[in-house]
Amino acid sequence: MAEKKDIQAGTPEKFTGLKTSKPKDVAAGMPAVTSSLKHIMSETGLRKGLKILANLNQKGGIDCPGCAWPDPDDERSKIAEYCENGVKAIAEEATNKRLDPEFFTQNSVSSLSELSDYEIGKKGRIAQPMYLEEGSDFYREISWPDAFQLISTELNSLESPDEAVFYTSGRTSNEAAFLYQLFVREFGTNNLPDCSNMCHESSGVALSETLGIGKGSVKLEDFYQTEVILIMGQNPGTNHPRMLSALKKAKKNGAVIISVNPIMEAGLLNFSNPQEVKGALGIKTKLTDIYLQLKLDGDMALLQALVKLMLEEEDRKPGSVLDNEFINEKTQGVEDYLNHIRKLDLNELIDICGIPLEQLKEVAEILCTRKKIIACWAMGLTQHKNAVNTIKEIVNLLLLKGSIGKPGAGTCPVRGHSNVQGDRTMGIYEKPPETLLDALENRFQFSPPRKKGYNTVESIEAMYEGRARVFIAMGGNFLSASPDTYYTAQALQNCNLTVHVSTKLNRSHLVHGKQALILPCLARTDKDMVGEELQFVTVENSMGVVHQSRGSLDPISEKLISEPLIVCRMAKAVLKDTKTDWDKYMQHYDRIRDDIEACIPGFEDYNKRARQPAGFYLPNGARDNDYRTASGKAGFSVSHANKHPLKDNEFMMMTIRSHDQFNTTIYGLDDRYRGIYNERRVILINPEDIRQHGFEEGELVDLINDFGGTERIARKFIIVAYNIPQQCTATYFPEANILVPIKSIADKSHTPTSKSVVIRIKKHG
Ligand SMILES: Nc1nc2c(c(=O)[nH]1)N[C@H]1C(S)=C(S)[C@@H](COP(=O)(O)OP(=O)(O)OC[C@H]3O[C@@H](n4cnc5c(=O)[nH]c(N)nc54)[C@H](O)[C@@H]3O)O[C@H]1N2
Ligand SMILES: Nc1nc2c(c(=O)[nH]1)N[C@H]1C(S)=C(S)[C@@H](COP(=O)(O)OP(=O)(O)OC[C@H]3O[C@@H](n4cnc5c(=O)[nH]c(N)nc54)[C@H](O)[C@@H]3O)O[C@H]1N2
Ligand code: SF4
Ligand SMILES: [Mo]
Repeated sequence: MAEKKDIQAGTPEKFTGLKTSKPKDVAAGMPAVTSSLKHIMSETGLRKGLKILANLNQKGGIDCPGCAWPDPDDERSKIAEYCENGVKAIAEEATNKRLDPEFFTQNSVSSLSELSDYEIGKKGRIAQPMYLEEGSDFYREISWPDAFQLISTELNSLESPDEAVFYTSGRTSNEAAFLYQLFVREFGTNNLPDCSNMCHESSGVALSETLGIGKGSVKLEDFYQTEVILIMGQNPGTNHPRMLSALKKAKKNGAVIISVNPIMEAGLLNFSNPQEVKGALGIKTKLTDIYLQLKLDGDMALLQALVKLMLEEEDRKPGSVLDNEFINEKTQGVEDYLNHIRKLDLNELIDICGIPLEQLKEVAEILCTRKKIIACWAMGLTQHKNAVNTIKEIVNLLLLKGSIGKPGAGTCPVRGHSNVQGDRTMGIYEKPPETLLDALENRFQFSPPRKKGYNTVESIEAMYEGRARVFIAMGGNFLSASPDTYYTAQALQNCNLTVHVSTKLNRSHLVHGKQALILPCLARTDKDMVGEELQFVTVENSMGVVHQSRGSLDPISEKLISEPLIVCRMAKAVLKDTKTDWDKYMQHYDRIRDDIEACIPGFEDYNKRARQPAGFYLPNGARDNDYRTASGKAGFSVSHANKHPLKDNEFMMMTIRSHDQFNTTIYGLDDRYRGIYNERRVILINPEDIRQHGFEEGELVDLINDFGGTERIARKFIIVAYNIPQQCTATYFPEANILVPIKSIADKSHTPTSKSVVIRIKKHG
């Protein structure tokens, strides 16, 4: 385990003054409008703020840099096609504050690291490239050519291209992502980890194995035609707020909503849409019909218990529950699966998930009688050891009901970052398909590396062990987003050079390699002029729609460069013998799209279709009932539910997002829906657990994880009594990432198990 250095790698152990109230039972309404206005006013002022908001998510306007929830294909609301958290995302990036060279002269790296993430993020946009020399505590300005020269020197002095790691965060556009992977593969490695490795990787693996495509199958319209929506391990009220409008419409059309979550999230309970008169008046729509408040990681057991009950009904009335025609024609492996389920012990499954039989029966009855089901899920499912198999269990349930490949039914992994799905489509992947490599080889005159690269966790281990020495990040905040903060810090500090292409300052700039560079780029909201012409970029949302995004603000500094241009200039400096025409990409982004079209299926007529107002859908086999698996059929699979034998003094901890953050960017200190204000160093515990273990509400505790014989301690967290199953707890990410063990990863997807961290809790001091 790495020693803590003078640089503060974890979040500082400082308090901001906790206030609590009763958790809310409704999301949005007027408080959401007030909160949006507060954020936009303080960062951009009203005029600039209103200008951006008028364009946000409109056809031909700016794609919201928040989450990946899709925009409606048809008419968009002229008033506001966005949510409170979309406004916060915009306020954060379009801020008037900028960090000039003087800021970095006045503030040392070590002093900045003493600030909280909230304070660091509020400093402003980085206005020029910055360089940190070996041994120095102060960044100083560097010219762009010198920065690219430095990168070239370091990359070209490595013994092998595999000693470099190229990370991507999911805000990067298709155009930048395509060029970046091309550059990295020409350089000679597949070390292209991305935030997806920590996010929906488990979904990608599970869906590819069973349905032949690693993406969800539903469209937004399917929500309006469905009969049942299952929402598992997701908090849309905070993380995908406009999903609530879709849920509301689904409800109006008769859908039943079943939510599965260890805590009662306000956004799943009720919604009042501030864009409608009723909502503004505080009149709420009930969303969830049945709320299953299960134990952490109880989802597979829950799904298996439901299927077991459904089978009993099918046995009573054969043909009434299962879609046998679909099963026979389109799937394989059903017998093994059903035999397996029949053998499971219902009481044991109930014990694991913690849901009473009566409630299970109620849900099973709904599933028995309905034919069109959509299953949605997010991080509550993907960040567990058994995540891939749990998601495959969702697929099993949908297949039994023939609930894939038809309107109103299917899979809906709700993506996080606004273009995380597009980046993967563009080839940001450490395990690229051979077809992509062949296409690159054909189109460009080089032989792409065929060896698999490092994913996020493997990259950290490689840097820690000295097998990788240069780290380059296209966006993101690698240090704070990654598990095992002190281990990851040491990994980055071991590097010869760390480079971040960024908009805002974050902790990854402060916990650096021997030398470090910050390369400031244009953000989504910024005008991207190439010569005389305003360029647009394209992104792919959670439902596979590719569409354009065009900024409209004057950049805060003339020294900012767009991400595609940064990649081109870096490639030209680094790749001595490149035959790729990087200059043409720098003249017009249509030229990038020409080459994407030539290499990646589904992008025919890209430049034309990208200009269609609502963009275009990518092909999706599962949506069309065409399964591109080895057998050509959708596959059932057999899995076993995890039991988590906790000792009496142990708790299971999930690390979640508050309402006032976007991943490691902290917009504010409140978690309004959960009734937690002005403080993030809290741990939510069941009141009975507090009593049994002799703690008190408001008491200070230390949290300890011992995975793999290493003691990890997160100090000074405040106990908050909360409605959560016993022995389950919750803390915020990234404060608690210190406790997420680097080697505790999901099977097959290698995603850190950020939602099932085993901890002990001790009184502080
Ligand atoms: N405003 C805002 N929007 C965001 C983000 C943000 O930080 N802020 N982040 C973006 C990104 S990158 C992502 S990936 C998404 C994340 O979106 P979410 O997945 O909604 O984010 P989390 O806060 O991690 O919430 C996980 C939810 O799962 C529940 N949960 C935890 N463990 C379990 C479990 O074992 N079983 C079940 N059934 N439920 C469980 C938690 O109680 C919580 O409600 O949001 C995206 N959108
Ligand atoms: N414990 C725990 N850890 C987690 C999670 C969890 O639930 N629990 N969730 C995981 C998930 S789902 C994800 S997706 C990852 C997120 O991991 P990352 O994507 O690496 O992290 P972010 O916080 O989204 O990155 C924020 C930074 O991106 C930069 N940025 C913002 N906009 C732009 C832009 O337009 N261009 C460029 N170049 N840079 C930009 C800013 O400098 C900002 O500081 O974290 C993961 N880590
Ligand atoms: S739902 Fe997501 S993409 Fe839509 S406005 Fe809100 S944050 Fe932005
Ligand atoms: Mo994510």
